[in-house]
Amino acid sequence: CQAGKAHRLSAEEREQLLPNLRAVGWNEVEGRDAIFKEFHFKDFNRAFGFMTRVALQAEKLDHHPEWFNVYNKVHITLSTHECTGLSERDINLASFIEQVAASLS
Ligand code: H2B
Repeated sequence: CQAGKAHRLSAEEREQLLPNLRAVGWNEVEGRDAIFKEFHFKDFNRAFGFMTRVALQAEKLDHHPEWFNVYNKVHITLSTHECTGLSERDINLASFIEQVAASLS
């Protein structure tokens, strides 16, 4: 991949990394090399607090989620545009997102 020089995940990296993400609720998107998870919070305040923390980190990493929020639900898709697929950046952001979610529940 070009620009920020992300690396598309190799088959070996996928075998190693994706089962760990699957175990905490991330699934591969059909027809696209991306991962997806739905988060549910107690209320909008928690959901938006979560999004705020993720947004600040995303900006710092220059790697941003595709996401949808309604009330207490946040749907997140991660992919690396310059790779048209998954890179280590998606794995890193997913693991940060997991830490934030754990700290809020
Ligand atoms: N976010 C995501 N999820 N994937 C990218 O490839 C990406 C991004 N690229 N945020 C960044 C911004 C790029 O467009 C800028 C120019 O660095």
